[in-house]
Amino acid sequence: KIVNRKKEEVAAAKENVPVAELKKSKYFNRIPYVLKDFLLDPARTGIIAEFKRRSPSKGVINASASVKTVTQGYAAAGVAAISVLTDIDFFGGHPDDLLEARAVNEVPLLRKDFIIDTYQILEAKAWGADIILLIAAILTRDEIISFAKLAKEFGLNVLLEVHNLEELEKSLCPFIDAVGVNNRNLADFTVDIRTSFDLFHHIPDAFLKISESAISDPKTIIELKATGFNGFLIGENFMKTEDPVAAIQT
Ligand code: IGP
Repeated sequence: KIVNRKKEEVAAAKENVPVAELKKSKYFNRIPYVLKDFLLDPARTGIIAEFKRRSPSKGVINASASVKTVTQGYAAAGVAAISVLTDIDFFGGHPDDLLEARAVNEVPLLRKDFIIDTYQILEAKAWGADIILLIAAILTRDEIISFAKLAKEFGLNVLLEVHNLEELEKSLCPFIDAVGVNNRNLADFTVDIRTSFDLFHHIPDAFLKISESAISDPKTIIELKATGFNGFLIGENFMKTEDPVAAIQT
């Protein structure tokens, strides 16, 4: 469903904004931050905080938060990176959110979206992103390799998202920087933090390791850290509060 909708969206975007236009963006030739430097910086928390207004599983999470205020608050709290939803239909995000976040922050930014076409990688570059997400559940091995390779050619960091061993084994290639284990099953929206602990030992040492979704308490982060995870992608736990900046500080 999401993928079909995305195909239409990408086709329309290509018509409206040809690649030559994307390349004129002031951010297009900017050199992205290196995610590893931020994730392994002992002065930072390892948290990748997400700006997310709504989701298919939870409905509206936060309808009023300002992307500028929240992302600046996240950055001030010492996050390793910030994830910004650019999907409009399913997550209430927008490309402008990423552009606004880029204008006021000096930390790595993840373009959080369903990438199914190389054009979206050029968009990510034009909108000031440092990291793209490749979701194994919706891509073939050949797509993952070609998208990741292109992203690396543009200096972007590649975060591969997997939910099980099959997806992990299908997807690993040298153009990936970080493997994110999604604790949420995208097919039925069930969440289980054990997904991260179970898959950890199958991820080769060369990759940064991130646990994604359904993280809501500091104890879980401590356990994930002790297991060896470098990063923790957290959205709802902050965004569901009236003041996501206050939430990340506690
Ligand atoms: C954040 P949570 O449960 O903390 O809000 O999860 C993030 O992991 C989640 O938004 C996410 C996501 C995705 C969103 C993980 N993978 C792919 C959209 C697309």
